[in-house]
Amino acid sequence: MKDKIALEEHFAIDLTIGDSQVYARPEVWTHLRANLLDFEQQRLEKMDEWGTAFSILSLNSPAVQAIPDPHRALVVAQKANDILAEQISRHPARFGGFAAVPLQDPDAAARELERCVTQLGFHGFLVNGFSQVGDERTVAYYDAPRFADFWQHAAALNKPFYMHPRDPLPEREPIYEGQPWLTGPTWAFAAETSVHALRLMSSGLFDRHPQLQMILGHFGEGIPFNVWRIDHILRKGRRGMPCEREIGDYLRNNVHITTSGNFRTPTLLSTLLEVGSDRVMYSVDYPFEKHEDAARWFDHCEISENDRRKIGRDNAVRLFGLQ
Ligand code: GRE
Ligand code: ZN
Repeated sequence: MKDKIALEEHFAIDLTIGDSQVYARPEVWTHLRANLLDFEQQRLEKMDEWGTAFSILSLNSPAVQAIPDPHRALVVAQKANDILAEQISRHPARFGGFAAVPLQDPDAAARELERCVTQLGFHGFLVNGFSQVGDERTVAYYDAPRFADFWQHAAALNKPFYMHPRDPLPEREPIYEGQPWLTGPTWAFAAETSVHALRLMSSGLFDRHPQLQMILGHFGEGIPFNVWRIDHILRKGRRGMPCEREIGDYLRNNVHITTSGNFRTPTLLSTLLEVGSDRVMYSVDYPFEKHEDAARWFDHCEISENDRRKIGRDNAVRLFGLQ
């Protein structure tokens, strides 16, 4: 398929590039580093070669979320957003943008998001999981009451947000001790991100903002595979859960799911059976993943050509109001 749209495609700037080194073996770091910092060379070549017409770009993980000082977080977010805006203005038909948001200060985050959407033409925001706030050990998840006004502002802009993984803090997750191979994209990313997404859904966020749309990568971080059981258990006892509807209702009305980094037909079919073909969208997770692997799989996997068009392009055109 030639004119795909991809949504979980990352870049780094000088101030954030160091965050990604732990995820690369030394012999591939030079290459990953160059690809994260590049916009116009390999990135566009790979998009051309493997049929991605348009990529919505976002800052690498965890970047702004791992900067405890609120002012510093704001400065880095603004710099990254300005660099992204400059690249978009050079290639408006190829690149879109998700804003980096300094949620250490929810008011500043709301203002920066508004600047990115109304002045820079960004398509929403991408947040790399929880934010460290004030000091490295203090974490904030966005169902907390102090984010209520931020969500009000975000919902009013009428753009989706992407809930992207980051690793949990080692001191808070002793279960990974001694087995670092289970952290990062192997498993810890999905475990961390799925719980955060479930926190947002069960907090009633989407009752307060029924139009708000959350995007989850990696085929929904495991939630579609488990959503029947989640609601089956909660039907037997809600244990104080404040939201008005079932988790599956939010999954089918307020969540979009991408194929990023998870190029597997049985997983795609299972997700389609849970949420239908209007809420699944193609993504690569470049440069942590290869366009080649994503496209070789997606372009020929056994789904209807109608669904391939929707997933590869049309659902994103509709969700983001693209031309
Ligand atoms: C990602 O952004 O999805 C990612 C990382 C680091 C390693 C692997 C990966 O940020 O997919
Ligand atoms: Zn990613």
